[in-house]
Amino acid sequence: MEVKNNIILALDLMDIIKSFELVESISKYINTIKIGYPLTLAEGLKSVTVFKENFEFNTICDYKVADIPATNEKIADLTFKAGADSIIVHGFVGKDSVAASCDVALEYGKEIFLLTEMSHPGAIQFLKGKGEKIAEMGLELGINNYVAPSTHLDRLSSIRSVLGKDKFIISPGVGTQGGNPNDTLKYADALIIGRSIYNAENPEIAIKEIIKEITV
Ligand code: NUP
Repeated sequence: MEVKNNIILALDLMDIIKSFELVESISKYINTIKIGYPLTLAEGLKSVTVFKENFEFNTICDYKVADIPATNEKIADLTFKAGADSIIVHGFVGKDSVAASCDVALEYGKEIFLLTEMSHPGAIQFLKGKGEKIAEMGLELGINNYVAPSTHLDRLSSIRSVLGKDKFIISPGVGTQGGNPNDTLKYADALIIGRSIYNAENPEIAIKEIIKEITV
């Protein structure tokens, strides 16, 4: 996957018109967007379709799929049907549940991103230390794409060591959550950034500044 300027926009606004305007204003700097629950629950799956139809973007749906296999299958099916190129799936639920999402992705010729560990402070409570095992499971399942946190660089780097250099890691937490773009890009292939861009007074200036800051 080629991510322009190494930045994936986390489109967590809850209004489709505002989201559309935001994306239009910075569309020349990005080619990948991530749509999650805030926008999808506010506006429905058309939020995925609208961007697919109007922009040449890669669309990642961040639905953190974490259910039994039969339910994961349904979620993945609806997501790909709406036009998503990939879907983020939680690893902690285990191999059968993750495999169910992988099978649906395969049917559509699409991909999954396996979420290993998370970026928020509470991630240390139950998830911390599980990322390597989840990454190993991902390798067994033949998964190429992963999510790992920019806010816990030791965890990110350890997960990278397990995955090796050829797997693709995207990393949330840069900016508002405290992660640094250059430190993160030592281990990750692309940054997921939301609030530092969409909450900025001028999102175009904000994204240009982040791009300027990236030296790796
Ligand atoms: O561990 C994770 N942390 C995280 O922030 C996994 C995620 N998918 N995210 C998502 O990344 C989060 O839901 C949000 O959409 C984005 C980060 O946004 P921001 O903190 O840059 O606003």
